[in-house]
Amino acid sequence: MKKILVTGALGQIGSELTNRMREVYGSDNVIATDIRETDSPVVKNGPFEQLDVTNGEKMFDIAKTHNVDTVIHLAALLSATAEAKPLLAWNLNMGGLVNALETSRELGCQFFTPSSIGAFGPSTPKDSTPQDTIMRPTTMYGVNKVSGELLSDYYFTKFGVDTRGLRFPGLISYETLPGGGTTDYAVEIYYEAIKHNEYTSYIGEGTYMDMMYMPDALNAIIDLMEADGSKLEHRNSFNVSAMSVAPEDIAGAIRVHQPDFKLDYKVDPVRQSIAESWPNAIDSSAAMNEWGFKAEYDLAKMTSDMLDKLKTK
Ligand code: AKB
Repeated sequence: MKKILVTGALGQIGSELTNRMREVYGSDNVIATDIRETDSPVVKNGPFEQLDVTNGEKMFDIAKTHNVDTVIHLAALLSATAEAKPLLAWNLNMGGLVNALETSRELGCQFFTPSSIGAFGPSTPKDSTPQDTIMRPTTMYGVNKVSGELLSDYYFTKFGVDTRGLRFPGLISYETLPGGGTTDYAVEIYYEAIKHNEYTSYIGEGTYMDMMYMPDALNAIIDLMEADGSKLEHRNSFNVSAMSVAPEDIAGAIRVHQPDFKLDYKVDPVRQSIAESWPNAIDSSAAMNEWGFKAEYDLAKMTSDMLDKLKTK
C-alpha cells in the first residue's frame, strides 16, 4: 500500500485528489498538507499538516515522520497570478518543486507534479501540438512549468527518482474553484449559468484551449502513478486533453439544458494574451500509447454533469 504526501491539498486538484486517494489507498495513508488550515473534509477526514512548501526542512520532516513513499506536489501559483507576481511565482513554484524533489530523492519516494499546456508558447505548433515540440513559453508560469519538467527529468536520470507528470489543460470541477488561472472562465461559466443564466467571458470569442473534467484528471494521475515505469518513454510530462473548446462552445453546450443562457464578452487583455500564446489543441497520443490514457467526459457529458451537480450544491 502506498503512503502519500500531498502538497496544496486544499487547492482545486488537491481537494478532490486527496479524497479520491483516501478512498483508494485508505484515509491514514494520504497525508494532506497546505499552507492554510480550513474545516474542509481534507483536513477533517485524515492526517493533515500545515506546510508552506518553500520550507524544505519542514516538508522533509513531515514526509519522514509519516514514512511516505510517494510525493504528489500540487502547491503552485497559476498562470494569471504568476504573471501579476512573477518573482513570487518563481520563488514559490520553483522553490516548492525543488524541495519536493529533494524530499523524494532523500526518502526514495515516487514523485508526481503537474505541468500544463502553459509550458508551450507562441512558437509551438498550435494544433495537434505534439508531445515533443518547441517549448518557448512567454509567461512566468510557462517558464516555471518547462523548468519543472526539465528538473523532474534531471532527478530521474541523475538520481533515479521515479518522477512522473502530466501537462494538464484547464480543469473543470464543481467542488473547489480554481484561482488565478487563465482557463478559470470555463469553470465560472457553469456557476454563473446556474446562478444568473448568463456569463460575461474575459476570454474572447474563438479562443480555443484544451480542457478536461476533474474525474478524468484524477484518473489520469492515479493511472500514471500506477503505470509500469519500464513502459514509459516520456515522464515529465505527458500531454493530456479531453476537449478543445472556445467560450461559445461551452455556451452552446449549456443552452442544450438552458436555452436562454446568455454569453457576452469583456476581454481581459492579460489573460487573453496568455491564452493566445497557448495551443488550441494538444495531441495526447503518447499518454494513450504509453500508459493507456483515456478521457471519459466530452463537452456534452461534462456539461450535463456539471449543471446537475451545481444545482444540488
Ligand atoms: C491556468 O489557467 O493557469 C491553469 C493551467 C492551464 O495550467 N488552469
